[in-house]
Amino acid sequence: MIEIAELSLREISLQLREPFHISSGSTDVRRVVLVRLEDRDGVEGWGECVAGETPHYSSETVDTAWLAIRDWVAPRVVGIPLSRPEECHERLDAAIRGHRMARAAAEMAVWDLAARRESVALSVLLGGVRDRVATGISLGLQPDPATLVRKAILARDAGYRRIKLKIAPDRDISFVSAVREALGESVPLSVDANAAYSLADIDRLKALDGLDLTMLEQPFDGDDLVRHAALQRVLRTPICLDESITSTARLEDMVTLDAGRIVNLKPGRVGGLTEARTIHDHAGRHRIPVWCGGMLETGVGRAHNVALASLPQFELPGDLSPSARYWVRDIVTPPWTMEDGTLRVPREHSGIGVDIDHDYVDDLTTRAETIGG
Ligand code: OSB
Ligand code: MG
Repeated sequence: MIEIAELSLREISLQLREPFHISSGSTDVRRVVLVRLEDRDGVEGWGECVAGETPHYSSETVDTAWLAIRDWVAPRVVGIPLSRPEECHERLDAAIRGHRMARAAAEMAVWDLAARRESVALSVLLGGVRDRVATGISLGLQPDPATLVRKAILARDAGYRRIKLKIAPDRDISFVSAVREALGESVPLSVDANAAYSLADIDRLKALDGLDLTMLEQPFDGDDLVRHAALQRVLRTPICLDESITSTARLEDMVTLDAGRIVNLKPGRVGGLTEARTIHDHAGRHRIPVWCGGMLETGVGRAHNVALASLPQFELPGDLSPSARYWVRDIVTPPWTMEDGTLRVPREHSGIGVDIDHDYVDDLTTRAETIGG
């Protein structure tokens, strides 16, 4: 039995090593909401909210998540016994429409706490099987093809197993073909449009089809499953859905419509690890490859992603770059490091498997609030 005594919210502010540009917006200083839970026995659990500062990737933001966690999530987590971590998801899903990133932050903290209570690794508790997870890199939009080529070569030389290029209608074919030319045929390349296109751009998208891409991620709006299906009918390249897949039902819709053939799975986007694991299981049944996406997380969110990516169906490299790609100093110890294009899954430690650098988190904190206690 799990009984949460208090939920603490913190917002920290952490400077990215370099600004990250995608078609829908940019991030330079990352404002991150962290959730810390403590149970009646003093066991803690940590979660991270992936919402950004502005609603450019999804409608949620740092500020809407703070409100949702404080006013709607916390009262359903604190002081009400849970017999297993999955129950937290069921309870939040029944009571709160949307706000999946807010719900996920608390739900994932419950999973960490449950694992620590049992002294097992989060990966083990979730049913993970891998000791190492393969790592890709997501390169943001660049001012010109030459700059993008330089970064792609550095990424290949660093050992990343797949290189993803952000694209937009004014930065696509010439940029992607320059990278393909520089790297040759053997490097797995994919592109991510973050919903910047419409069916009117079909000729541009068909031109990308000839560049031997592993996938074309989220060309259209998240709601546009039918239009994605129309596009998939005329492309050889598999469409990968990210923003569109907010639940198991959306995955089922994708399969039914053939709106996409690969899924970028982010626990933060779907309400947490319980729903992410269900999507993983369904995808496996439909033989849809899944990979773990990223949202410029600190070491806390990355730990949850790594644990999820250790599940059997994650056969493609994830957006799981090491800490040093994002931060001068991460908020966890040890930081996440890459070896031979992989991150190690900390399966011998209990919970998320990394320690929080409490003093550093205190230094970075811009607001804090505790519910319960
Ligand atoms: O679409 O996958 C995305 C970052 C912020 C918002 C959306 C996305 C991304 C990334 C970064 O691609 C992946 C990473 O964390 O390295
Ligand atoms: Mg994406």
